[in-house]
Amino acid sequence: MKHPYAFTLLLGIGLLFGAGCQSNKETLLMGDFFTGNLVSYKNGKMDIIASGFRGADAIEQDGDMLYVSSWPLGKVWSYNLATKEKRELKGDFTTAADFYLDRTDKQLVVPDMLESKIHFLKLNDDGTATMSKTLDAPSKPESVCRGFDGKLYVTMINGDDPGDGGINVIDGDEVKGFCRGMNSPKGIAFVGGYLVTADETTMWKVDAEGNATKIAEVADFPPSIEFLNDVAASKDGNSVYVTDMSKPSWMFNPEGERQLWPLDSNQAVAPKTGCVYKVTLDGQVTLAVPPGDDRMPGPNGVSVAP
Ligand SMILES: [Ca+2]
Repeated sequence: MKHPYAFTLLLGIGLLFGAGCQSNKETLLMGDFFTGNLVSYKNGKMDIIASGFRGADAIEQDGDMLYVSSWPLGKVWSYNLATKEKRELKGDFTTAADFYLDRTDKQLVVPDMLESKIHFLKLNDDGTATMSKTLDAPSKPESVCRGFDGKLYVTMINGDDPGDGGINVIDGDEVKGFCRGMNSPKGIAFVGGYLVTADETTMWKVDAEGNATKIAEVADFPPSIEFLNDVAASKDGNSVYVTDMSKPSWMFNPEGERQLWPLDSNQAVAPKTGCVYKVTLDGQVTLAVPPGDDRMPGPNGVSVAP
């Protein structure tokens, strides 16, 4: 190298980049709630996998199959990455939220948030799906994951009172309270021996006894955060990815019921602040997928590709 300071300059740029936007060894999959794009992101590069999944909430991959839910449309789809075939597995939920892909029992565990139900949707070998069970889940279940003792844990938004939200556990056919003290918890993942959930602008970790600890609060994030939503465990075993939908009200026609503005609408103006953060169990926050890309103005679902 001709100039020694050129190396120092490059090193400096590298450190700056590293501090602001952590480069990703994992491939992230995101469902964009407004556009309905399914996108992948790796090493700073975003690609559209498929489109037409408006209101996308959960997104999970198993082999060639992607599974996607839509909260406002109440649908669950499969999408075959090899054949590009899209199939509606179930179309008559009210609000299909952030389901859990149960690879062991080959089923999707789907919270219908506004119905306060949890549905078990068996994935058949022929590519169809069959409802096998429905449980009452008071009230407003949002997201499911497998946690302590192999049991399924569900975030509960509950009402509007501060602290009335929390996590329930599915024990047999009962959905029992596990912990409270959260406001409106959404995504949940099990990582490093903790359940981790996103609650408005707070990230919590919860131990096996149900003790909840804040790992990151609003001041730990950039000022734009407003609506942390889906959570996915990193393969590093020590952190999660969390989407920030930022200010999602721009997406909805206020005169409709869960009605997204048309894609070409002039009323829907994205603030271009939706993005994905990585948060470690000890609360270090880094930007994983930066905001500002028109292909993903309103990220909701996130998962790590297998
Ligand atoms: Ca609540």
